[in-house]
Amino acid sequence: MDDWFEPYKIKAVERIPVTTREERLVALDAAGWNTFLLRSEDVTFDLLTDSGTNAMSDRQWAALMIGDEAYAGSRNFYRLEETIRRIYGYRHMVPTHQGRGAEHIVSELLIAEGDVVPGNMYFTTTRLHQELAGGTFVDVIVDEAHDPTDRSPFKGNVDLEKLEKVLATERVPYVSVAATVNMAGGQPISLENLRQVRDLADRSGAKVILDATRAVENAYFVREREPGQADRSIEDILLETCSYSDGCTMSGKKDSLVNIGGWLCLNDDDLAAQAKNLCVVYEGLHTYGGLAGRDMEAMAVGIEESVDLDHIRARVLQVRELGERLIELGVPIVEPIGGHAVFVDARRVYPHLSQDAFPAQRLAAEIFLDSGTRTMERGIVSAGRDPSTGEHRRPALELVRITIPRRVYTSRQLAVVARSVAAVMARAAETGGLEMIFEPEYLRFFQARFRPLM
Ligand code: P70
Repeated sequence: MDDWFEPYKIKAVERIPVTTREERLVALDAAGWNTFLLRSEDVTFDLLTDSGTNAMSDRQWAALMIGDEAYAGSRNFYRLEETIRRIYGYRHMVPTHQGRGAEHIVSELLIAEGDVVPGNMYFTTTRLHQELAGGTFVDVIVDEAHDPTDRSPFKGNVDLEKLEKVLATERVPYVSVAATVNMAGGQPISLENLRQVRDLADRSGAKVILDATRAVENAYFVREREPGQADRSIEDILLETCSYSDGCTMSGKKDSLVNIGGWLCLNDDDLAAQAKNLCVVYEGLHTYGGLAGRDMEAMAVGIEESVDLDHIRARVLQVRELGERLIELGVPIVEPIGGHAVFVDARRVYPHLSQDAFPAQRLAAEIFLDSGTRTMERGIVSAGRDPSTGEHRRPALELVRITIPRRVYTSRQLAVVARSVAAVMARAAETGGLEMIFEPEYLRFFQARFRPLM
């Protein structure tokens, strides 16, 4: 059978709220027009993120019951360690409460004041931890990644010339590579490109640290698009992906199909020992890292389920189906369609709004008003301010991310969402921007508040 379908049946359901436009307006006002500040009980389709919002399988729920809640040496830790070694291929694993816990430890461990960390586009938490450790992030992604209309198959690739230049002129502890690249629209990086990044890093003595948060999705794209990869298993491709790096940070809340958890991997024995030591300071003992034993067990099962081809195919193709529906309805989105989300190009929806009027923030608010669908701004608000000048950073991409949790929503629900976005777009000309009335210091997009200008 060529057609894709969800390789599971549904055993438990959760009622979702159905609201009126008037109720949604009250909720949006109370939330300062920021979808992060909405209460989930006011949200009908929660497409804010695919992070921690996955549906666990019956096997994962069963795994919770065999949690070994020992402070030290929980059996679930050893099971998780064995699973990660086998499926991701690294020598050492340190559990963390989620991805940014791993980013914190690896940044503090490897970055010294004045260092430069090149990477294939920034991610908010990753870059912040690099900066807090004294480093400066430099974007070395290919130019195509900044163009939402460019249809190249691997828009997550590193521009090797840009990387070479940074390596030649700066002190670089490691190259920070993500697979897939979230802020570029969930775009993949090819094995060929990773191999070349590894070569360049080796020549200048820099390490390579992989953000493996959505590396299983990346492996699916490699299998689909990279010459010679179509007959390989996802597991095989994933192992090869990781083999080009010295370690990885991971948010298990995505690929690994759990609601909480993450980890850090390192191949070097000494560095791993130091990372375990920092884990004790910030996360908890190195055999639980801020997680309950049951969380580690559910994550171990989730990792095994995540590399199943039927699962990952249905995951990526459900996202693509939503994207294709939006294209048919004339909504401008980032192409090719990425692995975890469809990104709507707010610049093209609201060509009359300047970036200072926060067009993507407004678009996310309008989509919520129309159908109770919660999405996320990924534009100038997310980019924050330059720490040295204090000015807004102005990203080329001004996007709204419609993110799909794994195994949660049906295609019919997503069809309703697509029609809602099209309805919002039909009213674009009458829609104004927003004014920011409260701005927190760190990761402002989470807590900033706005007022509509029209
Ligand atoms: C999202 C989430 C988390 C994430 C990621 C990549 C490629 C690391 C992390 C951190 C949650 C999020 C985070 C910041 C702003 C908005 C949303 N991404 N690397 O929704 O992992 O959240 O477990 O600490 O995508 O994309 P964690």
